[in-house]
Amino acid sequence: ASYFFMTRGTLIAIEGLDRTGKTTQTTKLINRLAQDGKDVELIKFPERTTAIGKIINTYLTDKTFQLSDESAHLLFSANRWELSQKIYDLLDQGKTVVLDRYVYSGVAYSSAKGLLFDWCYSPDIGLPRPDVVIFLKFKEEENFEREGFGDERYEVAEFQQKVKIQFEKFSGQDNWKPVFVDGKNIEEVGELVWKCYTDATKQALGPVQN
Ligand code: FDM
Repeated sequence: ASYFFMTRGTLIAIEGLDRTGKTTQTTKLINRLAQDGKDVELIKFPERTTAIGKIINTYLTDKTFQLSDESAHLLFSANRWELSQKIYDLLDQGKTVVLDRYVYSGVAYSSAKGLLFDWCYSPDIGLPRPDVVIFLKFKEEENFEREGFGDERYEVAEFQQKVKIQFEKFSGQDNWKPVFVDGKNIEEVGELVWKCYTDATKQALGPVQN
């Protein structure tokens, strides 16, 4: 008899402050995983095409749209729950799943507005836990003063500073891998991101914890 062992895929989350090149690095990582023979799936949060995602999109792009901070927070969390079974299914099929933003953005952005950190975290408890969270960050705070922040609701320098402080509260988690982007080019950051991934997958992966 022959036995076929199928291992589950790896769950990777990419988080980052605005202007750290998160989108560029996500694309790069996905291409490299594909070259490495992985069957890769990208899920971007917020996933703006679902029923809840459409409300979130309106909230983010239309500053006249009224929603309490708590309601907005719960919608972002609900949007992740909409996709949670899909994430488990993809991993079971052996796919490598890359999440562009996840729980950590959810908690960091809402607690930066003044909501309690633990309250923000609660609705996300039980979601699939990433094997590795790659966090793109600046060492230097002056980067927030640079031009180029966009027009969406949260793209304001002082607010970004507050978000950074909240993100840092996750730095004690063993799946948390910071990558400093200051003074590095796209290739150099890409190498560091890849190393985070390879380090995380050196050991056989157990079940996705939640
Ligand atoms: N954002 C994103 C939140 O406030 N909470 C969340 O749970 C998530 C996933 O939405 F400003 C914020 C972060 C960002 C905005 O994200 C849209 P993208 O990556 O720019 O689309």
